[in-house]
Amino acid sequence: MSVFRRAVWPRVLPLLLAALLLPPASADSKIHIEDVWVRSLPAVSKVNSGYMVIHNHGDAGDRLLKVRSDLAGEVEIHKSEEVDGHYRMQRVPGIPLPAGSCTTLQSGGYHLMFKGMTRAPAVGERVPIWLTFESAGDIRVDAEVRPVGSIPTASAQANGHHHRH
Ligand SMILES: [Cu+2]
Repeated sequence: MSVFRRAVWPRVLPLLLAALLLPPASADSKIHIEDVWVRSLPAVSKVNSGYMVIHNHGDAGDRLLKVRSDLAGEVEIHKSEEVDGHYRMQRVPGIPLPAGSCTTLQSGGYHLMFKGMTRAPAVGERVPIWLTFESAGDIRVDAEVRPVGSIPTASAQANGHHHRH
């Protein structure tokens, strides 16, 4: 035992500590995503939208390029813009994520559009979504399914902006 201790622990301990201190899986990425959600829309609805907050803690810009989910045949990236007092929504090729930025996907701005919904997600369910970034690669997030009437609130982010990571 004492031989084991002397011989092995000095070598194993630093590795154990390193493993404990290492952040979880997707963490070598500078991209952090939180507050991901969709609405629990009935099956008759063929479209749904998705919201989240994307932080880029890196020193370089990145870009969200592609999104997919089993929930829909296709997930498009959209942007709503006010044009002559009217909100117009259009598909965009991606979302630029400047270095050190925090981007909120919400109504009236960037958001995800699920097209060809395969089923009605239930409130409380967590729906996996895969995001493809230009630099960070693929990152999986779980969207929380909220009641139909849920409204994206930018205020929660703007006022209580917190970095939990
Ligand atoms: Cu849209």
